[in-house]
Amino acid sequence: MGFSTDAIHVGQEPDPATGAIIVPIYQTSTYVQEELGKNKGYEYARTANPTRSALERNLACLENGAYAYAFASGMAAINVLMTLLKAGDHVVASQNLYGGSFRLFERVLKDFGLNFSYANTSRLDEVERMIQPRTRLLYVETPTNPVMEITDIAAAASLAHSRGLLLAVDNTFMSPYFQRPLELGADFVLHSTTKYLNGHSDGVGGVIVLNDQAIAERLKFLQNAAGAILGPFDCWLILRGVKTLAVRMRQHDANGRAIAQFLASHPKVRKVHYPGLPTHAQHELARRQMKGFGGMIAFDTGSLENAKAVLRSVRLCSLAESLGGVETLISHPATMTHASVPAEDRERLGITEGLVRISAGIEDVEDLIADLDQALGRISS
Ligand code: P1T
Repeated sequence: MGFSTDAIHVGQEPDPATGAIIVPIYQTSTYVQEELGKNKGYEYARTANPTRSALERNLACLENGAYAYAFASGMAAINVLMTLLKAGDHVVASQNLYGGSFRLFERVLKDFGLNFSYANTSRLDEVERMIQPRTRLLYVETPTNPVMEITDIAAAASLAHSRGLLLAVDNTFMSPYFQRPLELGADFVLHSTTKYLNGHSDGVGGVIVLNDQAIAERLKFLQNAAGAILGPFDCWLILRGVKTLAVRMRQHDANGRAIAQFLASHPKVRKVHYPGLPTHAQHELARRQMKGFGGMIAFDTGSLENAKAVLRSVRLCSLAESLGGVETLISHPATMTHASVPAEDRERLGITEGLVRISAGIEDVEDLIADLDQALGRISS
């Protein structure tokens, strides 16, 4: 079936008890057993919940994977992925990651004996040079948050597999509508479902999707053993959000392209990071690998002063962390999402003090452009 048909139907058969067309929110912690050792497939809600099972079946299908596991947040999903590894293991990760992922690696997991190196993963020769005897995982965000660097997923998978590594791709920025990493050879795809999958800025969550049965069994074990599961109401919100993922993503993409073009031609804007612009260093790869360019744009205003002027002046765009909701959000990566990245690394990665990030929503794009135009007009220099 097509993407939208799957999004609306997979995992969501009418409720067998009542015929309800929408999967109920099974707000329960436990399930009554008929007798010792006899139950209806559910024993305790950390281990399994029917609303969560429906979501996991749905998201596995949309990413064209066999198994999905939902977690309490994107960070909880990434954390569980890393607990597949053992002390002494080494990970090569994209040098530009969501600041929270970098913080988890550097300030939590290092203390448990995992080692991390950071490469420009759009340059696979750089990745290859960092592989060590104990390297187990290549961890890639593509496009990266916030400077929108693209990694060639198929080439990264070939390199990883030729060296005995697994490849994980954080697909949060594209959603499965625009990019399906498992089809390109990745072993794991991760999402902060908080973003496009939920789509309405009203719930935090995460998911891991994969094909390998043995690793899936271990992940299911870890989901239950470590316990950072997604609650039934949040699962239900994502199921509801995903039904409109395709139409929302088409509009995010259309608005993203129009805003990026507007910014690229604006005299107060120094640089625009958007894979849909022909000036983007990996524009051709983006066209090949993704079915759209999405709604995430970063642009450089030249200074902290200028960024502040824009962020202070916007009226329709909301100054907030997060992304992927129907409303347009605008943020300052250096002091918000990427504050935990050391200042010298930020500068080197292009996360300058003047960088502003936009998550284009699905409002009327003329209104968004008019808002940005008047805000950019407040820059004095
Ligand atoms: O916020 P949470 O659901 O825990 O997801 C973390 C996460 C993981 N991966 C990527 C690519 C992300 O962008 C995020 C969260 N990002 C933001 C909150 C943000 O504003 O960029």
